[in-house]
Amino acid sequence: MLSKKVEAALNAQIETEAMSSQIYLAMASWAEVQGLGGIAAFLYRHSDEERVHALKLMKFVNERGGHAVVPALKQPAKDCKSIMDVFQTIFQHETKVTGEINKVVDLCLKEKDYTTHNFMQWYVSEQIEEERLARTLIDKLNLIGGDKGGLYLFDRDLQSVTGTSGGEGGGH
Ligand code: OFO
Repeated sequence: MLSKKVEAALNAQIETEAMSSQIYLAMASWAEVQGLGGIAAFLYRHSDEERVHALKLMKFVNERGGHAVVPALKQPAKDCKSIMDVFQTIFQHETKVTGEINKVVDLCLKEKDYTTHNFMQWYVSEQIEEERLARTLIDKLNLIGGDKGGLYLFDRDLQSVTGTSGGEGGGH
């Protein structure tokens, strides 16, 4: 059985993951409108992955005797300044999410809820991968600079880059 505090923290995390899904979805739509089909495909996939992160938490909360609440969400930014802006925003966002996950992990220890602590380890590993992926893509964009050919290849490559937890194998 979840304590009320842990249940509230997990519900807050459900909201964070659902909001992440919305943010990636808005960015995907922006990229698609810019004609960046590969980047858009990557972001659409990532949006789906974030929804799965939220769902996984919802199932866990309900299985452990809590009540997972579907949150109301704010509208994410409609436009992005540049492709670099997209990936920098993602990196900052994921760093923030990592901080929130660490707080949940911390609370689990304080509440001596080792089951939820164990469950949350999947999110801890996932965040390492998400931050790493965002950093790698920012490094690539820095290398490309203003080179149009480089951007073309970057967009093409992202068409097939799987996210961190989605697709077979994940881990990319
Ligand atoms: Fe759910 O990992 Fe990003 O936010």
